Amino acid sequence: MKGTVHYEVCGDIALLSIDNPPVNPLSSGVRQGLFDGVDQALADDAVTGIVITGLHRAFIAGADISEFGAAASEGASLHEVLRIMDKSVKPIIAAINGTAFGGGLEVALCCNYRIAAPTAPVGLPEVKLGLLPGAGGTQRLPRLIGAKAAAGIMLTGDPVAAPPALQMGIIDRIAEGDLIEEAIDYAREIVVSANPLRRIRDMDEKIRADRGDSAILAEVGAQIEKNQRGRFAPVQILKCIETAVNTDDFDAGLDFERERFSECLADPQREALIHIFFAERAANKIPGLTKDLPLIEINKGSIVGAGTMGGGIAMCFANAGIPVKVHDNDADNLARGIKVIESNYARTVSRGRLSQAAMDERMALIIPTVNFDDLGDGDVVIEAVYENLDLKKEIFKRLDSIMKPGSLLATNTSGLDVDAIAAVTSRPADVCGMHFFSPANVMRLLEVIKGEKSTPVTLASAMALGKRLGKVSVVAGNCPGFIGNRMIGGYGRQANLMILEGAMPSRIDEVIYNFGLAMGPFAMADMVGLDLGWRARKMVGGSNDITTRVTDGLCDLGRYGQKNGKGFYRYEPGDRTPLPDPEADEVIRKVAEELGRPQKSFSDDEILKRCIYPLVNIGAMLLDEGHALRAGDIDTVYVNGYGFPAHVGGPMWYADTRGLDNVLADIERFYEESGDDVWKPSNLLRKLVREGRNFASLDAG
Ligand code: 3H9
Repeated sequence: MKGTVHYEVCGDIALLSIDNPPVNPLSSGVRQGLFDGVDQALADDAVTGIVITGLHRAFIAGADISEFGAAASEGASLHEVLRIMDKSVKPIIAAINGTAFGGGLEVALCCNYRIAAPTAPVGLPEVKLGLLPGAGGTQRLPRLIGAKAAAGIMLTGDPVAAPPALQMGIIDRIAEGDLIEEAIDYAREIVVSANPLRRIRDMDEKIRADRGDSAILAEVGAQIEKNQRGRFAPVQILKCIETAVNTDDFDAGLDFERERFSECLADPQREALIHIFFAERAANKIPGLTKDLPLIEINKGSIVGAGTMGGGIAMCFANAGIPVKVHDNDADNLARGIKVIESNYARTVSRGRLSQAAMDERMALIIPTVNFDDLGDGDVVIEAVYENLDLKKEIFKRLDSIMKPGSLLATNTSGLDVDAIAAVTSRPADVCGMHFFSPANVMRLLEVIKGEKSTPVTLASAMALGKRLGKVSVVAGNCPGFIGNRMIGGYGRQANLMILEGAMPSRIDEVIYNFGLAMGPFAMADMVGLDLGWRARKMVGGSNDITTRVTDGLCDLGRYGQKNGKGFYRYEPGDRTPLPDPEADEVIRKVAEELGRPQKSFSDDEILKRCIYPLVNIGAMLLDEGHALRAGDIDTVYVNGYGFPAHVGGPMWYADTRGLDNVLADIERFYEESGDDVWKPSNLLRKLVREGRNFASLDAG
């Protein structure tokens, strides 16, 4: 059995210490150990109370996720553990030493009282895995803190730090000194008081207050519709909260919760989301990068460029507490960039998500400079100027001459040749790509690009920096567009071809929106601005690519996108809702006619395949070439950088669920019909189909 629980008696109090490193999930040995420990303590007359705590950095990280979907696990079930705790006549205190998540918080909620270390976060993040708190959490938390607050915690899945958890009443005390000593004293206090033991199952004050208040649950329902569109688990969580609020019978509520939990467990969304959980962690494991590498110690950062990207990256450094210099040649640009950073922070402060003091501290870490040489003492420099290879080469030549020896030299290019940039320096081994996604202070993804000469230390240091900045980092090879942007080209191209073949932008956008992305390719193009590409093409004398013809036609009519209220759609002043516009549709019809493109009707499924399968085919090419290490890495990139719905698991996982043989058959058909290179079936895809395998099998080794 995996994991164990140590049992010791401290005077008259039994101390149960969970030991399942690194984060103490409730694996078989932990569940059995908790059951046996409580049983033993209850049977021992010399024991008057019980304290449960965790060794290592967590209290309990929740159920053991790796057991879901596996064969039935050994040991006591979590429900058996909670039942014996619930029936205890001796007080049980949770001494929450670190993270108490999911089943971990549910164990704590089954204790009579909870004392936490000041730094210990609590939370019910099951929703992020397509699950619901299935060990009483949906029934106990509303009874403890009310339906609305409980819904907030369960539907976002976000952690709550110990101080606000105390304020909300989730925990009863924060330890001021030694947690275990204070927890043992707490248990003794309860014994001495001889008061009846407090059990959340018996509390109904908050529930009674919520009963009949349909507005609370309606508000929760509306939130789900807005933020968790298409997700199964949130709706089940709402049903469980409803039951908690409207049913006196606690055990009936538990039964209801357990049924909904089983439904979530069986749902494909659960499998997809857990795939993403493990894929994000696997992405950190790079062959050849051992834990003992002497990483570059990063205490100071330098950034070239104070535009949107440079500013966002500077915020990432400041948020992580790392001082950072930001350079721009032009003092006005620099001042403008710093102002943008300031107003970004100010917005967060005004929303109550950051204190003014914290904002001031972060702003103080960002040091603007117009003097390039000032950057030289950075342990890392990130170049974040616009996409122009010559300019980037020029900057790296200068960086080579000013950066102190041993600095990490990174370019934030979104697709240019990292080797060409590294080659202008005398130290290409220290150079790699660090591709942040816009807005850099918000988006979780970081692509770390391995140049031909980047050393393991360079790469590992960039990955470690990514982790410190709170990013999900994925290593990509140095090919045009790396992983994400190389793939997205195929998606955009097909969308632009389909409008020439009779599918209107609104139809394509609707299909993509219904699939789960925040917006389709045309609403997105309008948001980014159509004129950027148009101007770039004009500067080089135009383009022969037929997929840009409509965009160019729209721009010729002064339709630049959201910025001037008309692009593929039209927009009412001050409103970002895309509305169909006959003038734009006419441009499409005209271009299609000029090109003589045959018109046809599309099913939603065909539209979806035309958009998503290029991602799959190009993703397979990247794997075949070694530019992506794992299918899971590609999924991680798409979910964290491109808004791909996590509940379908990323493009490669999605292809597996549709059956690679079916996917290949469609890709072959599209290739035959169009001859377009995007559809030339990847060798890897063919091989996998021949061998009856899928992408997941590649990652399994
Ligand atoms: C649940 O509880 C259901 C119940 O309501 C009902 C049951 C009936 N299981 O993230 P890290 C591994 S659902 C198994 O790098 P950090 C992780 O894969 C669960 N393994 O560390 C990694 O392995 P490796 C609800 C787990 O310090 C290693 O631990 N709970 C689990 O950055 C270190 O992880 C959650 O959803 C787990 N539960 O972050 C919590 N958790 O080294 C999920 C972690 O081989 N976990 N591992 O790559 C987390 O959010 C973070 O891992 C945590 C630590 C904050 C705990």
